[in-house]
Amino acid sequence: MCEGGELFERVVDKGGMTEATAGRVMKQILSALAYCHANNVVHRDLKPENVLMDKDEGDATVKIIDFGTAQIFDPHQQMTAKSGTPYYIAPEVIKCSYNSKCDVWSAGVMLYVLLCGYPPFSGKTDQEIMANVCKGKYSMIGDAWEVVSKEAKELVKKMLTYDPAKRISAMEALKDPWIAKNTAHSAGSAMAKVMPALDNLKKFHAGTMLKQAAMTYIVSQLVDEKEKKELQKVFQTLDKNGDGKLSKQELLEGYEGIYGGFIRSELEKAFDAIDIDKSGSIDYNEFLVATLSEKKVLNENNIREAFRLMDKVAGHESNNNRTTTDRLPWTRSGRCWRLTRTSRKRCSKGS
Ligand SMILES: [Ca+2]
Ligand SMILES: [Ca+2]
Repeated sequence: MCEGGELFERVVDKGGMTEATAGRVMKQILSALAYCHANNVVHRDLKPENVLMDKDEGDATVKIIDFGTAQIFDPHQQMTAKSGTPYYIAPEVIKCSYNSKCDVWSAGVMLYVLLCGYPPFSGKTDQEIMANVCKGKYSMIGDAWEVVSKEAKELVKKMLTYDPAKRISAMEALKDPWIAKNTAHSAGSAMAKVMPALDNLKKFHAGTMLKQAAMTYIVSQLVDEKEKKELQKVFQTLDKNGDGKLSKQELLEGYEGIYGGFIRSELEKAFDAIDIDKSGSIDYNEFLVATLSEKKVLNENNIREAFRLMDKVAGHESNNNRTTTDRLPWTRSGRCWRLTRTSRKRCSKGS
């Protein structure tokens, strides 16, 4: 499924990445974060080991895994539970008062590592590393940084801004000029593949609720990753602001880009059919349901397997209490830091 391996291994093997590759990787990470944060989910243990790449090429698709420490948050309240990994943890998480911007910090540390091959805050022990994180001082001087562009350094600075209130959000980071510069080419080449998908979208009729439910389930659980791959690129191309959802406007622009114009009423109709949960936007699964041809999704094998799995979920077989992460062989929750009350140390900038 992800034969390219961990992002971390890639960096270690190759000693950093080109800016173009780092830009494409970072855009996908930020896009996933923007989607999570908009849905009030914070990851809290973002690091290269939790980012998988599906193949060893420049246009790899990136997946964030291990949501074991993720939490649904109240946007009006600060979170207090300390959770993370020393190199990547945000200073405000060590101080036990934070919000979703802590993920942006961790992504900023990753961007730093991707660009130069070593972390911005280090030390001989976990305590020492976290003391340096708390100080928040890092440098972008040295051989590795000499070849890094000014724009890339600017984005690192915005993501590693000490005060979370002044730190850029995932959504804002997606609009950063450095991200735009390094992802423009891939968007262009994917546009050619948009047309068949848009044709399917136009023809899509949701059908009965049972059919919708079955298709949604089969698409998310059973359809081969390879089949989804191209469509994922199309989705990313249409998703101009990178928030992981297609708005009516983005879909309209997609059609206009291909057909040079589109009847608004027709688009409204298509949009309503595709937006199965009536959330006002098209998420990735809804897009897949609408663009994968029905023949591919609703074949006998898939229907039988879906029935078997749903039956299992309903409790007709035991073993239904395992979580998705339990089944992921690459999860290494042991590496994550969950600090106990006694090891908490207050620290502040400059201390
Ligand atoms: Ca969007
Ligand atoms: Ca929707």
